[in-house]
Amino acid sequence: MNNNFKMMLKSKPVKDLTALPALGMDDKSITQGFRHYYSHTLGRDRNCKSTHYPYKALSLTIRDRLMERWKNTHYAYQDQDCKRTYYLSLEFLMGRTLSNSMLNLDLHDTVQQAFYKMGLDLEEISDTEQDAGLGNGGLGRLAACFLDSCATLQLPVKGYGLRYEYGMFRQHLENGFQIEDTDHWLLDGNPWELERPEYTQRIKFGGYTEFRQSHEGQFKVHWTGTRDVLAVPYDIPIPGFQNGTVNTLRLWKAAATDEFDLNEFNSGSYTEAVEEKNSAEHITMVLYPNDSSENGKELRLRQQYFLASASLQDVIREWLVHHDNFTQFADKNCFQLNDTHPTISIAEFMRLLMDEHDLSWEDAWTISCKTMAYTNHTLLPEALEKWSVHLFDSLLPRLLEIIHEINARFLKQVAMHWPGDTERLRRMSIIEEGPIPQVRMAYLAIVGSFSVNGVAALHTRLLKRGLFKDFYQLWPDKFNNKTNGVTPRRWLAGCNPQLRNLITDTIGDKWIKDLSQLKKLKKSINKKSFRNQWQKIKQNNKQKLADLVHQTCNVEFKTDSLFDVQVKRIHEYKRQLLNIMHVIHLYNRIKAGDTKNWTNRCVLIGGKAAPGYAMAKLTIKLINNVADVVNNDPDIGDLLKVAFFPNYCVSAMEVICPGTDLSEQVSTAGKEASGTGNMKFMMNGALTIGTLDGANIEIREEVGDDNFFLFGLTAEEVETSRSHYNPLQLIQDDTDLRNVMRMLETGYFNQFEPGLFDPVIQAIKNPHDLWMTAADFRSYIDTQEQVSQAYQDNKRWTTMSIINSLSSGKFSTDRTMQEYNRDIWNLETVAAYPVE
Ligand code: 26Q
Repeated sequence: MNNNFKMMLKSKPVKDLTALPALGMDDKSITQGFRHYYSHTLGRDRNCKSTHYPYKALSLTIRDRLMERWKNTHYAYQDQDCKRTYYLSLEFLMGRTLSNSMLNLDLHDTVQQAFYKMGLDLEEISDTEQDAGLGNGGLGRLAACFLDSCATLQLPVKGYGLRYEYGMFRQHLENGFQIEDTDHWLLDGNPWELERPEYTQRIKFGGYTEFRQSHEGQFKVHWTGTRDVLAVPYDIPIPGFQNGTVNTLRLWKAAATDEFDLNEFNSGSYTEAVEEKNSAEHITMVLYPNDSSENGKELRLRQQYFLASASLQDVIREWLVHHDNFTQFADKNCFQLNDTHPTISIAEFMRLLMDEHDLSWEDAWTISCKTMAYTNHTLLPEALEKWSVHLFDSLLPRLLEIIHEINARFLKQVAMHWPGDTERLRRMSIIEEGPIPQVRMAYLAIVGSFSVNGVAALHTRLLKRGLFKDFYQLWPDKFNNKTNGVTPRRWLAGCNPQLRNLITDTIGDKWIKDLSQLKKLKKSINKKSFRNQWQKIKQNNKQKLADLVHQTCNVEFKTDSLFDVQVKRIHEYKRQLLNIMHVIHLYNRIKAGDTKNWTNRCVLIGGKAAPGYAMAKLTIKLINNVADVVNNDPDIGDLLKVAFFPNYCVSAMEVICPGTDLSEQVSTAGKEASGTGNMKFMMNGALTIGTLDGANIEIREEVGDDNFFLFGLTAEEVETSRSHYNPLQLIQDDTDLRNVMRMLETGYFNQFEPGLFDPVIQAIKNPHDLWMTAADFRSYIDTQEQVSQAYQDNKRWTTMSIINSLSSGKFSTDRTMQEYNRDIWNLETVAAYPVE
């Protein structure tokens, strides 16, 4: 380049390269954008038949509109120097993005119109989008709903997660067995992500630590001899509901450093170099498909540390752009840990502050404890995360040293509080002693955080009384409850457009941002035309669900039947088994001619089993075998239909929950921390049959006892009856249960697969059955009969349906996020700059 020209460039003030006129939000501008991407960017023409390219062209058109708001939100946060929260999670179960973005930008009708004029089917094109399935179930979907609510409330909250190459496995059935397929969701590209290589971070693994004296004569720990991996960020826009705010979800992808190649190349081992590269990039290859425990896997610990270290370094980097010390850090930043999965952040933050930024232990610990907050999502003791000290030492030696020091100081505090109580010291230690010493991650999380919360009132109470009792005694003020929710944008306005319109026509549209306003529907509850429309809409949604079930399961559901649905991960504690036992009981009744006052039922069960969870997989097979017998028995006809819905996922739920009459929430009391599917069904006017577990209790409080079908033992009763639980006696004394057991034991549903279901039979008959299925059988069956009778009274059912929906205001994540903010984060809301 000419030198003079270079000089000129230097002296010229840099113009804002992003200053552009705002993009049009009218149908002409959308059409123009769409045509531009379709023909100029993607190079398609009139001969292209695939729906993929129109999907992509529309996505890019919508993305442009997000992009300008994204920038303006970012600038507003920067200029205000506001406090921020970072939601650290190994899972974000986002589902589809296109239609949600159109809803939140208020572009849905405009695009529909534009597409109509072009002769394109928007629904068909939206349906080609792959789900972003970067989560197992409840905890991952909760993180996604939280982000939606934070953007809608204009809270400066950023999500940090991993960009898994393979998300949650896809499920299909072969001969009734679950088969797992990989989910290579990025294969056709992802228009919703923006790579930001300029913010790449370096993550250490392995090596050893040593003391070194600095220039000032200070002794410092050096973690060296490490094998480093790069973390490359990919940003995803999170639009608020029609408010100009676009927050960020930042996902990290693992990449090899170039030194790897060079070092190995020079010593002549090309293939080893590539192997190293592979092992680095494996870190973000796949999501672990367990929604409880898969303990001890080294790769999982690598994932956790990779997320923690990359995210913390990223936050510190940004902090140091505008600050030169950490005195204000805790006032301006908060990390919310989604379960113990990212809890290594506590030790990593200490390391970064001390080893990289020269703070003392005391200063670092003070800041760290004021910055970290922990959410627990489980009551199952076996699901509490532990890592062997040995593994920690080999993979993260410096972090183990820090954990030991945290523990030593903590145990001193315990000893002061309870002098001489060595049993308590052993119980509360972050390190579990024994033949294989383990790090207890939940204890590290409690010790290192200023807030610990459960996810429903019962759950939090049980944590205080049980699992974390000792810690609650020491620090009662740390503990608090935050009942879960779901976002009403995706789970009512988005998935149920007809109901959205009816509600908006009745009470205006403010409810979408303030769900408590649904209460206003009470006035219309006896209005004929409102009730008729309500029923009509449920019928339409049932027809859509029936079409999907027909397509995917080849089972015919008729919409005048009761649609009875249980969709969630398959788990013994969730008791899909109890559900299918009820189905067998109904089958027996039909076969025995006991069909007076019969209500036709269509039972739908869906969900994935962890690939290594044999009993869960066998439950799927049992459901399918029962479905086969029932659906093909000419005596049964429309009286009863059963289907297993394969590959249950977010986008499937968007069709399932609007078309459901009865929501099955039948976990053993005291085991389901909250549940969130229960809330989606309720919002869409389904009634619940459920135990007093998790958020069911709060749902029942909101709708009133008359509008909830309650059955089963309470959490207390479950615990007190364990010692004298006698399922054999229960079976002997109950004809219906005996008949169900006889069907199973005689192999009625496995005529050509002898002995297949023996483990299921044994589980029900086992006096140590943790899930006490037989204990709740009678009360479940009786309550199901009440459901059937209630369904026959169409008027009563409609009233209950409306009451369920209008009482669901509490279960918006907007309420949940406001409570997190009030009690834990204390963020100011910040409005984004408007697009010009
Ligand atoms: C642990 C170790 C190794 C690999 C994976 C895991 C792992 C992964 C996911 C452990 C647990 C999970 C997910 C748990 C979960 O989804 N819990 C659910 O959280 C919901 C939101 O709070 C609650 O509503 C549910 O009750 C709870 O079961």
